[in-house]
Amino acid sequence: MNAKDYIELEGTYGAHNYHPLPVVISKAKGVWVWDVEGKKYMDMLSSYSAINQGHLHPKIVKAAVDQMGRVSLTSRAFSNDRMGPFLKMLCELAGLEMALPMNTGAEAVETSIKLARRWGHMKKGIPEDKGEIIVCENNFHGRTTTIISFSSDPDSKKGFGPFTPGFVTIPYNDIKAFEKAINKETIGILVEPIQGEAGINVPSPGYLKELRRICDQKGILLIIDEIQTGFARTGKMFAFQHEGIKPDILCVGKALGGGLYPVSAAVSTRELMSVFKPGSHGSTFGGNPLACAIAEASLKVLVEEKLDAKSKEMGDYFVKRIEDLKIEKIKCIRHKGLLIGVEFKLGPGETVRPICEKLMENGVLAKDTHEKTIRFAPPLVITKAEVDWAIERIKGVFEAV
Ligand code: IF1
Repeated sequence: MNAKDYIELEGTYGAHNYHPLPVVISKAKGVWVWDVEGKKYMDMLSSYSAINQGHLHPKIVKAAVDQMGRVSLTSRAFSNDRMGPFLKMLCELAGLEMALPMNTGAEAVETSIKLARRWGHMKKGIPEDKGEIIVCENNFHGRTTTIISFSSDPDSKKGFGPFTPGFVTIPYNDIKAFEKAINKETIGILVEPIQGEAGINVPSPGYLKELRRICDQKGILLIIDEIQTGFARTGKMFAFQHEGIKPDILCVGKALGGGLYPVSAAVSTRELMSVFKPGSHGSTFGGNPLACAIAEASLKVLVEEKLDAKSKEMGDYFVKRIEDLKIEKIKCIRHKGLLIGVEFKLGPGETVRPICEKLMENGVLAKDTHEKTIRFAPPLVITKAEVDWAIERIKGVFEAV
């Protein structure tokens, strides 16, 4: 079978809920992937930042293989010897106290919403049918029915109602709107430190700090979704650390599993987590020993290889190289570390999709986000020479736009 055959087969038996670039990947290593014909590409998406440590990092693979020789799944009906050490490391890195392990990012967000709501009800006395969580326009927090209920993207919501109530939407990066939206039924705010799907939307410096100050003043929760920005992607272990604050609840996922396995968690304080009692929440696979072994190894790689510092250094270098190309058609570049959005000046209805297709033909895999912006988010293990390799190919494509 060739690439065309695989694409056809996938299209026949797989739901068409994506519009992938026409490349069929069958092998990967570090920042590189190969298609079924053996052509090599640089992965500049990292599965939406789930592969910060690089494809098949040997230490993470070893941890997985070792654990698969022992025990993979116990369910939470029993304890296992891998969960405690992993959660301890996660909590210490986040500067928080207790975590609840799940699998996908959306489940971490759902867990955080349940945690916040129960806290509002039990500790603040907000009636159960009244609590409000503030969210931001153009948010992306996942695909469950509750989470899409507060999405502002018609593509992800249309036809999926009825929706879950209890959410209030305000503009992103708008402190005044936040203050105005708070009332006696407000539980807290759920926010991304940088909006990924909205086109790498970086808020003004001090935004999170201001949110923290107001949450403290009003006695409400700051819930930060670092599923995409976390684990060194923006140049710090977590993006909230750029502003020297801490959330009350932190949602993590993606790179927590090192690209090998879905691992997510809601991380919080002992006081908040105490609202969960046996039976109030759970998951068959959440906290399984294989997931925990992989996640612990994934965290160790980030720390040992100082991928936070590398992300900052390579991110700044990559952006400088793009700026130096002096491309007429580039409107602006938004970035923090290796989370980079390059926005183009295009006509109405025009998108960057054809540019991404050209990049693909030239061996660089990157994905459009929000029509006019290309996201570059390579694995954080990328070297200077590899950035140069990419720039050489990007240059020709961008100049032809
Ligand atoms: C898709 C986007 C990225 C996330 C944040 C929670 C989740 C995500 C901040 C849910 C997931 C993914 C999912 C993937 C595309 C992708 C994405 F373009 F849609 F917005 F990364 F930028 N919070 N993001 O970014 O995590 O349940 O998927 O594990 O759904 O198509 P999940």
